[in-house]
Amino acid sequence: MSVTERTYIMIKPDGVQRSLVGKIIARFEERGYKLIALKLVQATEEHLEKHYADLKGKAFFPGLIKYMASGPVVGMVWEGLDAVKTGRVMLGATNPLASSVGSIRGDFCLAVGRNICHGSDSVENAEKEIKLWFPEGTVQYTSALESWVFE
Ligand code: RTP
Repeated sequence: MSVTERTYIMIKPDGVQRSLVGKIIARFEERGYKLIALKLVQATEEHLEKHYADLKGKAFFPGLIKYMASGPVVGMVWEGLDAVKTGRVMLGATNPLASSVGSIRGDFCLAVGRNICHGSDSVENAEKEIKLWFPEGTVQYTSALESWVFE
């Protein structure tokens, strides 16, 4: 069975600075998701404003853009069963204080404005975010996951 749902997961500057990149990648690998794309990038404010266009007008928007541009981020595309919804569950609630222990935010952070990771909130937004962060496209390959993780 081939499962092609994809999500865009991003490790924010605090996650990179706190050396949590390997731990966050490991969670997606261990769960059985397939890595489709990965890059470390210093995003411009202009690019981040496109990514967070839906939030323009919110009081926290300027601070969010400044935080997101304060250092490099790791952008990733993960593919697999229910990747968008389950990816968000794996990240935990937006406010880490409301995140379940066992989720990434629930285990590694405390403040909503320093919540270390981002995950697409719908399949439609995942497609848009993947195009925005990976305009060059993604690599095609077959992995053992296809026969060992899915029925
Ligand atoms: P993300 O897009 O980063 O995955 O977060 P999300 O969908 O869970 O939450 P969203 O409402 O889209 O907010 C985007 C990011 O803005 C910051 N935020 N700060 N100070 C505040 O009240 C506040 N609220 C949101 C967080 O970094 C949140 O992840």
